[in-house]
Amino acid sequence: MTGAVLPTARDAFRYFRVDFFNMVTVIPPRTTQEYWPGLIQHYAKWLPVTDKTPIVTLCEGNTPLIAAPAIAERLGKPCEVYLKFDGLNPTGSFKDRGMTMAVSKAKEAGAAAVICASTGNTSAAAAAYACSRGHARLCPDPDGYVALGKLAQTLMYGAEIIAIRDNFDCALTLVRQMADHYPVSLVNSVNRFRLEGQKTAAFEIVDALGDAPDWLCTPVGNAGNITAYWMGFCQYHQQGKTSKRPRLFGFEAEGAAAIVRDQVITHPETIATAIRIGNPASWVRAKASVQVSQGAIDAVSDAEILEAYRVLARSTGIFCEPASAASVAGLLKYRDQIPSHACIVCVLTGHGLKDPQTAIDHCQAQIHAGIDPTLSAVAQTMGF
Ligand code: AN7
Repeated sequence: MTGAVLPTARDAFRYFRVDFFNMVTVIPPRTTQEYWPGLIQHYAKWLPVTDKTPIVTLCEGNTPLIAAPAIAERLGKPCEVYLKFDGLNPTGSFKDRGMTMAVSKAKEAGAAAVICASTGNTSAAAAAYACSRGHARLCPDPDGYVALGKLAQTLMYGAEIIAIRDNFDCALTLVRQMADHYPVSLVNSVNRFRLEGQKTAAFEIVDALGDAPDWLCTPVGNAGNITAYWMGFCQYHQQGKTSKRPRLFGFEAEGAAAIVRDQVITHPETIATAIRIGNPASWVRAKASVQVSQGAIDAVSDAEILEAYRVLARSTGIFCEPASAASVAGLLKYRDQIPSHACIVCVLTGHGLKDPQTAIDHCQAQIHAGIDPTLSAVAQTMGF
């Protein structure tokens, strides 16, 4: 007798319904509900933890893999596109995956404080995981470029923020020195436990699809996450959990495209402040991973990022932050190179509410302001 076959995310592609306003509704197949204990407990045997590791978790991970036929349609050929919406993690970004590991291991090692440099999401995650457990903490942030939501979170969780008068790359150099000279644990992705946690996103994609996708597209900033995905896919592949490994496509912002240009960018600039990084820490490993996967690292312009950002919100209902939209901007840019019937996953690394100002500035939508509070005025405004 065989057991019940659990549905995979792929089955969702068979359950579309086009509703009014041309919105596509995905009716998910029925599935069993199990309690999700957080990614460390769920993937413990794949991670460097033991029974003695105190697990610091906010039940991160297990984020949805959302079928996006509206994006597939834009590619102009038959293929499947899924969005791994990691903005639905507890602090609103994929950083929670790495931070549950890094903070758990820091606690295991008896660290008194954690420190990180950040364009905003790492510090929000570090603050959430470290502060609420009574660890001291310190998060230098590049001066003036951290999106409002990220700043609000980090302050709210109770972290000390030190805004330095320079960019991320300089902040990272400083916190590395701090960790060398003082009893603080560095939780940037140069901390190897960060990538261990982040690789679980690859596991989740395989667990949802039943195999690895053909392509994986992701934004690239400090280049840790793309490296972590490759670790995850390789590990699952080695253990026979997948028939193949995906081709990795990473996208930097044009004004911060150090890997693409093969040179450090001293003054990186982009609207996607999360990836405003000119000297990525995992540069070499990311480049090697992408090469072995037969993929590429390329750049997308701010205009392409903003276009994908709007397209995502309007055609799929998913509001991600600008940096995250780089993965879809890159996919659209590569549309001619996509093989027919490819299965593609784009990673959406952070939630749109992280950066409300950029949304308001670039939504190209209109508010009808100052309307009289009368039925006739409202009806007239609506064109009736
Ligand atoms: C939404 O928070 O580097 O290539 O300090 O916040 O692994 O660096 C953020 C990076 C993509 C790039 N998308 O990932 C930080 C930080 C979002 C991000 C990236 C970041 P990596």
